[in-house]
Amino acid sequence: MKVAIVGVSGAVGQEFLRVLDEQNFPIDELLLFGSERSAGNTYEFRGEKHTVKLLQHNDDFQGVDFAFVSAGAGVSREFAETITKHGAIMIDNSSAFRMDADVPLVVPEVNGEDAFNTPRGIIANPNCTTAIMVVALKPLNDISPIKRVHVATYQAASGAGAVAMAELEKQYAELAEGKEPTVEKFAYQLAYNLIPHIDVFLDNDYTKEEMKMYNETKKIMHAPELEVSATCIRVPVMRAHSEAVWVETEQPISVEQARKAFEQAEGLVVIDEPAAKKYPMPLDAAGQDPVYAGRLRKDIANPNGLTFWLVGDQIKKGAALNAVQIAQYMLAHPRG
Ligand code: 11C
Repeated sequence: MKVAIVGVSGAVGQEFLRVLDEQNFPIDELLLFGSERSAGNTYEFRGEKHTVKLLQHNDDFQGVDFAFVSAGAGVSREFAETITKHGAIMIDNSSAFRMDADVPLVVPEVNGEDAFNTPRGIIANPNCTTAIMVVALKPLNDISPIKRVHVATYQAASGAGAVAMAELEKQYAELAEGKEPTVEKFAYQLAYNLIPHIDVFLDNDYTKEEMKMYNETKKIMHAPELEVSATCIRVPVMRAHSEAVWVETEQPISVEQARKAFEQAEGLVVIDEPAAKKYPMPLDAAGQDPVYAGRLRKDIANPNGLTFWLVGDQIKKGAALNAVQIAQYMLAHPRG
């Protein structure tokens, strides 16, 4: 198995190295690619040093089986043809192709089979908040179709990349020393603050991040009528995203039914003992694989409603882990 990582020096790229190793992913040859800034860097994988090659339009991807790509939408668009032309499956972490009809958008616990319908050799990995949420929506939707979802997200600095994580850490250090905090990557000081603005504002006054949740959820769940209204907030947390979710189903689902479905769902771990102060929190979920669910209860404002709280590591299930799980799903369900 020949595997390539494109954008290996970024937060998600580095996580690909860890996840491939943790998951014991079969690799005979590993190729690392990056921009001019990171070409020449070396990273260790399973005891061997690998040097980052400059990503170029050439035949470097010949013989590659899976290319995990996380270098931004512009790079994905520019290099998709170069990466896939010799038959590599490109698992793309960017938003470049997610809504293209001929590119599947996959969360294996929900729609793993879609990964095989890939005429362009490209499979898209969803936006992190969507990936985390659909793991919990799927088992409820299997009981009774979900009509509507309202969600408020609490998104960690990691969603904005490694530089943003460093900026948050620096802001706390600077404030502790009585200095003005550095504000470069975020629109405002994030330390001791919340910023109700992720990505750009669109004509309907939602942000692009919020509309990703709207559009991507429909595509992954194969549910064009499932409506999602999101408010996405950046919070001063390092790397796990949290989400408060309200769902309305066609038929009412009891808390007991929902809890059982959550407990049996793949990729989901229930932590829900409020009396013992046990519920998911981003500090505990950081670096972990599952999506955690808690605070499950009937929505008192809607007879067909349930409400709950989700937490998932943004760089893992929200990015690198989901991408690797797509490849694992394809290897475990071989075709032809
Ligand atoms: C954030 N969700 O937390 C974003 C990062 O479409 O893959 C991921 C953006 C994307 O800022």
